[in-house]
Amino acid sequence: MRISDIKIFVSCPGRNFVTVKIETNNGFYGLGDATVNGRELAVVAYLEEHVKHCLLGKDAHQIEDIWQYLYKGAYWRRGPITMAAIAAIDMALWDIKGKVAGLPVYQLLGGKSRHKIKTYAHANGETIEETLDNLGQLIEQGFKAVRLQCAIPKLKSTYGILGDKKDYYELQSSRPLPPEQPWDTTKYLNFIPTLFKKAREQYGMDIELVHDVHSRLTPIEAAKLGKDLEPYNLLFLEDSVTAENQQGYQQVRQHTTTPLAVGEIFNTIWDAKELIENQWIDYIRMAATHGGGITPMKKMAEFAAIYHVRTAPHGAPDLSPICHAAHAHLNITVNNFGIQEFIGLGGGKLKEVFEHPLSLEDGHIILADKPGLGVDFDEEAAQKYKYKRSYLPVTRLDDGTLWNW
Ligand code: KDG
Ligand code: MG
Repeated sequence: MRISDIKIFVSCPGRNFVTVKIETNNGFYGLGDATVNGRELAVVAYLEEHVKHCLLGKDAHQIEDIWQYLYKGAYWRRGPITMAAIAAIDMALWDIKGKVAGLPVYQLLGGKSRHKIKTYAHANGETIEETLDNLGQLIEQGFKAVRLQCAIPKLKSTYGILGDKKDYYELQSSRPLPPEQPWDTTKYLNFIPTLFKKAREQYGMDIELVHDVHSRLTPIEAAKLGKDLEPYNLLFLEDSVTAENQQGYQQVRQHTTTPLAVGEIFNTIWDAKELIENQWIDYIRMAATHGGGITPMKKMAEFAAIYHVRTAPHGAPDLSPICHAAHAHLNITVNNFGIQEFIGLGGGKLKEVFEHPLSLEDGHIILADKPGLGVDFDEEAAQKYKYKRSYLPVTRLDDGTLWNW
């Protein structure tokens, strides 16, 4: 079974997505997600100019060898653009293998370890009251775990809180540049424990709670926040510190029993090696699209299991339904799965372009049994929604200093 064509699509059914379709000479095709939010076209060029031509004619069954060929063979290892390109090829090849076998990908990965996938949803708000109203609604809908993010009082805007701008693209001007957002660590550290105190007062201790710091703190500040949040028993505190220097997490760990999660921008197992083997974290959040695909995600989960670290894959809306499906297949099979971030199943334009095998029941994802990844992609519908240049925001302190994202 030979790779006969590789097509790369960029479309914007609500968000920009880069989709890879591999076709074989015996009539099969597979799909992969190569989306890197804000840098989409760099991955397209990498795939078109440097990957596609190397793979035409290769045996589509040789997933491991093709992965190593693209990773080691390029000489230039790692990095988000390279790894997203490799990821999309890897997902598409697993999709093909499943279709050829007539089996869902999770069966090829070892079969089911569980029959449903626990998720955490997002409750955001401009005020504590609004955030907690949203939390209440999610509890009513059946979610067992929820991430709480709230605008910081006296800061003009807070990342992730869209306010009355409900469309992501409304934040971007007519000549899109990264929107600028303010940051103030003191205001943040003084405020966040109150959010969680009130959440516990209003809803008790049963609901599991998560908070995302978006890497804005230094290790000692993160340690303080972790300690301050201990009475409110978080499931985990996410991205409390940037992780290029993995040792930063050692300091946080030494001071707090609040569980720690990190990894959504990691690209390889090397980004998490010290974090995992030193047991400085509790959850590894790498995404299949940004971490090189299904092949390395399975290896990483097995490595993490040795050190009591569980998986909690990134589930933001800038990952396409192909990546969410890849996560579902991994989540259902790996023994040390922890929880899946969940932002909805997607309707409207997204549904027009992607058909996926996921449904939601009582706060859990249910994965339908379909051969391969179980996702389909409508090329014609995708062409209707043209790519829109857009950027993630940058963060600055009051005096203009550029801050961690
Ligand atoms: O592209 C950036 C988003 O994926 C990120 O802001 C989402 O932090 C995020 C999360 O935890 O989902
Ligand atoms: Mg995050």
